[in-house]
Amino acid sequence: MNKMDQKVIELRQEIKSKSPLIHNMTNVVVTNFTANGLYALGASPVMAYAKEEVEDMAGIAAGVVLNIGTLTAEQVEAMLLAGKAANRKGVPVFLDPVGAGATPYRTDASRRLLEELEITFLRGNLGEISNLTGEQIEMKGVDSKDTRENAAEIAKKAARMFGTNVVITGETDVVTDGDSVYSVFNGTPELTKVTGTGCLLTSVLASFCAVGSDNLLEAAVCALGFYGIAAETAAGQSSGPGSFQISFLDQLGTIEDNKLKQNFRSKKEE
Ligand code: ATP
Ligand code: TZP
Ligand code: MG
Ligand code: MG
Repeated sequence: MNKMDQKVIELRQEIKSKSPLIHNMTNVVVTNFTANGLYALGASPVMAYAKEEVEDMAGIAAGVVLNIGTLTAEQVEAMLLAGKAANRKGVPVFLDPVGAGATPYRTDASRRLLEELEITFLRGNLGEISNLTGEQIEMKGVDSKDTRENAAEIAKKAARMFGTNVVITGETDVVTDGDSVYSVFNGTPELTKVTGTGCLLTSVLASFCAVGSDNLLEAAVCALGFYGIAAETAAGQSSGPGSFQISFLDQLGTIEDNKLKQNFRSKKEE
């Protein structure tokens, strides 16, 4: 068994036993799916948005997820309050820049959050992260139209530019701190047929980092491998996006250790 095979099993078990509280400020499309996915995993979700309470909620959380999928000016201000409170208390903050590059407003809001907050992980698709680094990749709403195979270089550029760890997802996922790079090969195209799979992944990433804070890059690799294997298993048991979504939620809770062991596919790049 290699190191990651063992670690994913341990971290998954620790999420179940510690049930980390994840404060999500997310979009209206994925709220219910995100909460149910976190419950299935064994984490404890809470959604809170009011500027009157977000500092208190972020301060007691094990991770704060900021997701700009259906952002408003008021929400961005509340995210800044939550993020700053989390930073003061040492609570990790995760940014999902949904649709960055689709409109200037999304790009500007994402950059502002990256500039004013200490972000532990920036997680998006290749188009979103490329646009944040100034690459001008065409977006179709919240989906990336970019298919280039340079995700690792873009991820490293973003990590250095914003001083954060970065995950770029797609057929292959990459994880970097701007220096070391890991690739994770698990997943299934079914994940792209159901909305919110990227958003839920960012909250799952927060859960793995909450229990794996001694090595955040490895915690991220474990989160991505775990998520991809749960999805592969669900795809094998379903007949379309409806049954896939339900089966995937089930697998997030029930996938067996030996499936994780046998199917985990990741690599540290030289
Ligand atoms: P969207 O593009 O729908 O906005 P997102 O960009 O936020 O979603 P994705 O990049 O689709 O997020 O990643 C969500 C999950 O889907 C990740 O676990 C990723 O590994 C997986 N994934 C995405 N595309 C593929 C693919 N072609 N094959 C296998 N897995 C995939
Ligand atoms: N529109 C605004 S937010 C959103 C849509 C469709 C959900 C995006 O979810 P994901 O996880 O990035 O596919
Ligand atoms: Mg997707
Ligand atoms: Mg997304």
